Amino acid sequence: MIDLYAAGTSNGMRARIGLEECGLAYTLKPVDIAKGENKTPQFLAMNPNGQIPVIVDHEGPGGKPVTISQSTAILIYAAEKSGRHQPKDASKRPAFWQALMSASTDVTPTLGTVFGIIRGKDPHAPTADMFKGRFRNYLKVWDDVLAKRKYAAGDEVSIADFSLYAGYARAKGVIPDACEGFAHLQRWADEIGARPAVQRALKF
Ligand SMILES: N[C@@H](CCC(=O)N[C@@H](CS)C(=O)NCC(=O)O)C(=O)O
Repeated sequence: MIDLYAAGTSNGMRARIGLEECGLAYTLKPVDIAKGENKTPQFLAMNPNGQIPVIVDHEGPGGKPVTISQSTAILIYAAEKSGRHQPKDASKRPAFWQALMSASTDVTPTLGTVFGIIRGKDPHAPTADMFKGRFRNYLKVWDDVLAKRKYAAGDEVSIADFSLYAGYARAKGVIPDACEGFAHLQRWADEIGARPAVQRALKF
């Protein structure tokens, strides 16, 4: 059994979608970031960064417990453990890695930066606009990709889709204006968002 420490943010959703989609049994341990539950000594012992998500798999590799932070590391762990949602064909893996990294290291951190600026006490509009523009540019590139491909990394759904979906869904909820005008991306998001495992994962 896996314990998932998370909240309903893009990073929390990413990890939970991975567990749900990979069919791994887990217990959700909600973490209230506003109350600082991610900064307690117990939490910091799991992730010294004091950030969700974290999983503890009590039956990790070799039957030993393992603790993992970083939402994309959790996605990869879930895919490896279950043997699901990453291409087995070596020729498809470079596009898969690229898609996964774009979703996890371009889209989501830029979104986090936008949130950090607009939620700050004295938001600096030009800086917010700059990062929003960067975010929209990533979405534009994804829109072009999804005009030609069914899924983020090709013709099969993968954890790259789950990573991208977590960021996109969160952006749609908080800064919908930044997500307007991308029909192919929206077609893809409608399909990913309708998956039962994804729907379960979003209910925090
Ligand atoms: N790179 C990390 C980022 C994790 C992260 O930024 N978590 C946020 C919520 S989305 C958090 O816990 N923020 C609270 C804090 O930093 O104090 C990941 O992918 O898991």
